[in-house]
Amino acid sequence: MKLLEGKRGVIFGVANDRSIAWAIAEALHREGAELAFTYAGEILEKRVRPLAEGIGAKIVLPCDVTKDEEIETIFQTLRQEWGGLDILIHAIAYASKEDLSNPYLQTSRQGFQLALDVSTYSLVALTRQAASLMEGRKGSVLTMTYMGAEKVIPNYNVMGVAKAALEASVRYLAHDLGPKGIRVNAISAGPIKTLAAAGIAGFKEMLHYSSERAPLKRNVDAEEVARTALYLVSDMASAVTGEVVHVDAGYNIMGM
Ligand code: NAD
Ligand code: 0WE
Repeated sequence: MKLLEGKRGVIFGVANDRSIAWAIAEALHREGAELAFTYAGEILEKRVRPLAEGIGAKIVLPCDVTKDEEIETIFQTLRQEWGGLDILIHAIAYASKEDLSNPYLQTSRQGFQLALDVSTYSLVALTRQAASLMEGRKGSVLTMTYMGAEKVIPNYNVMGVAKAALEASVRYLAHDLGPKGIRVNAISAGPIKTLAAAGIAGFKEMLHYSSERAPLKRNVDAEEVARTALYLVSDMASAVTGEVVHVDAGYNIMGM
């Protein structure tokens, strides 16, 4: 018996086949889940639609998470088509390029608001909508975070602050939704070369640095993140909520 037979999930954050969200989608599909996908704008539709349809997805819709109307449309459609929901995957982050290279000290009000709107508030907005579709279904919400929330990673800057607020949001949402049997968790992944990482100066050097220092002496891949995601959204993790699980080859435990 597959782990997610009869379960329905919606995935936010696929940009291409290297996206962590896509690896998670493949793992959930393999275990029998029926999935819906959203994409952020027309350019990404060309990438996301073929991937989604390739695993039998019937619902593939645009959603810029800074737009309340677009979020509403997604969940209205899921209510009409499915009548309920079991799984929400949130794998979205954005900060302006200059805010990931200038000193954090220079972050503008606008840059701060953009990063926290897209990367943090979106989890609250999506989870509120999802929860109303999860009534009586032991739902599960999963988001993606990074160690830059806990410790200073040079240049991660406002994204680190957004991820710190995201991790705190996981705990507050877990508290709000626990009584309804809905679980909320995060995976803190080690660095992986995705589209979001491709734009970062010196990313290759970061991969080398972390692989040398991590206890497992290597980096992680999206498939390894996806297997932990599968565990967290499945009944295997029925008593796990409000948690941040590190999938980073052990990097975060090191002090020297
Ligand atoms: P990715 O570029 O494949 O995914 C990021 C996604 O965010 C894209 O699909 C993009 O369309 C989406 N997005 C950005 N702005 C949006 C908006 N306004 N509305 C809707 N969607 C929007 O990169 P990824 O590495 O797979 O990132 C997924 C998540 O994993 C992010 O939260 C990221 O912070 C986190 N993460 C990544 C790494 C890494 O090293 N790659 C490590 C730890 C955590
Ligand atoms: O969360 C992330 C990256 C998220 C991200 C990436 C970009 C690149 C392009 C958010 N916004 C943007 N905006 C852009 O214009 N990661 C965990 C990957 C990452 O990003 C870093 C890292 C790591 C690791 C930035 C600086 C230092 C380390």
